Amino acid sequence: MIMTQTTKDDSLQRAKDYVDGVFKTVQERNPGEVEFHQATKHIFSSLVPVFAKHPKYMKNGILERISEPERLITFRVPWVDDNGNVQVNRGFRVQFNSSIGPYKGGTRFHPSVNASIIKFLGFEQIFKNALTGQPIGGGKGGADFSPKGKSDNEIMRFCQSYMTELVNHIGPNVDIPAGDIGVGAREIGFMFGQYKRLRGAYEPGVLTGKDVRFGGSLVRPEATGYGLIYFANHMMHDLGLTFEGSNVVVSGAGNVAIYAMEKAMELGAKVVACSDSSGYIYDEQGINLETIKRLKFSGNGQVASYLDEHPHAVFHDNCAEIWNVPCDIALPCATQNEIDADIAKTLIKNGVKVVAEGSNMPSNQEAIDLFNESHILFGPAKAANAGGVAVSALEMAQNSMKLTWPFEKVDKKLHEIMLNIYHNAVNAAEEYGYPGNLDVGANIAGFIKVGDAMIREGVV
Ligand code: NDP
Ligand code: 2IT
Repeated sequence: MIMTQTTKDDSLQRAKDYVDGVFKTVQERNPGEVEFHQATKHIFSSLVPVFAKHPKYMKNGILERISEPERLITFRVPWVDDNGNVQVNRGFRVQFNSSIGPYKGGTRFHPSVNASIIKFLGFEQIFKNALTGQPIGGGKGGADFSPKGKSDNEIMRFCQSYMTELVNHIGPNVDIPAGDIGVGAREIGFMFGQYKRLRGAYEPGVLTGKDVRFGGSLVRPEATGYGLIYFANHMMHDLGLTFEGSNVVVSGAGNVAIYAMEKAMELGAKVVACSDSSGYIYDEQGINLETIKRLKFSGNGQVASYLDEHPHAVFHDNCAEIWNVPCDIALPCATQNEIDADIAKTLIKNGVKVVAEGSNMPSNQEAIDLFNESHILFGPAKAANAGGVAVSALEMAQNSMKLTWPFEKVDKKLHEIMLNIYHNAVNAAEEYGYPGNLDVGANIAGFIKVGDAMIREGVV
């Protein structure tokens, strides 16, 4: 059937009205949850052409259902600090969508954690996980706990208390948490130990990001950062750009940032700046990654201490100003809402050619629009940073088969997954009338996979 222009306009308008109506409900049902509103609005608006072309998603209430978590668990996390004082934090786990697999997603320990942040992360995770091609649904968790300045024993007691409640809600075929901000192999180890004790069973597939000595996968620590660079490399390749000889700025100095810097350097880039919450360092000779690793992997070091070993470098105590440093490639790898319209304008004015997101939702809608208008290559988080959760799924596969794959095998699979995500995003963008827009393409490709599963599984 050939669609006339009028019927096409009518269906677009109907789709737009539908999206606006569901978004209004999301706002009313989740008052004040600004990050969650931001994430839903962003994805919803990408989906208008999908609903215009395939009304079945509207008929089956997919948007209404996908934006309401299957379950949101909040709980008290009491623990005793080293001075014998009782402390109380609030724990969360959102089990957002299980249509294509068990809930899967990270755990964030940071004082800013609240329901809005956990829900925005869990919502994004649904689409990201679908894009990986692995059988994993969307979830996320965390607590408003700050690991900063805590002793190992305090971290252990906190993780044990967090798991004492969470154990009732997770399992290798139910929900599989992993790390995120403030949660790395140390915290996952403490949580796994407590889970094992409470369950009375050895179920390594219940958590990912474990130490390799008890079921962790090789490449999982590197996976998000390496995957980000593999993804950016694919985007750049099509335009004849390379990391070789490029100037790169990376925000953050944590898990994602460090391995993004490592792989970018391996490909011949010069990383001139990185940051943490205390500020940023600029080293015109190129950041020495061994120093950063030493500072960050062994305790609570701050990037300012980099200058002790590299006195020619410069430290600025405002981390947001890192984006004033001119670069060819910008890799936000710290947290959400790092890049607004003003920062985007500065990056563009200074000649940035590529922005690829390692952190979740680092750029707001205005910034993304500016990048698109200026033809900056833009790699959206849910595609570009999906390597971490993709290798988590490979860790689950190894756990269930009770075997360990070599580094090269996992790295090769990570490469293939990132390339597939890139192609799926490119193709979906093309098919729905947004050629070259990987942001819209990634949202659409992820949505269609989950939406089709939800239709076939009935109204649940
Ligand atoms: P880490 O805790 O290892 O590192 C976070 C880094 O970002 C630190 O340098 C931290 O500084 C900085 N940072 C955190 N919050 C803020 C803030 N509010 N303002 C300024 N700086 C901040 O976390 P990850 O590297 O694991 O995570 C970074 C981002 O990547 C997050 O958005 C996360 O959701 C995302 N991500 C993580 C994945 C993973 O596998 N770990 C997978 C996909 C995405 P400081 O040390 O001073 O606190
Ligand atoms: O945001 C993310 O994708 C993660 N924090 C990783 C999740 C996971 O389950 O490995």
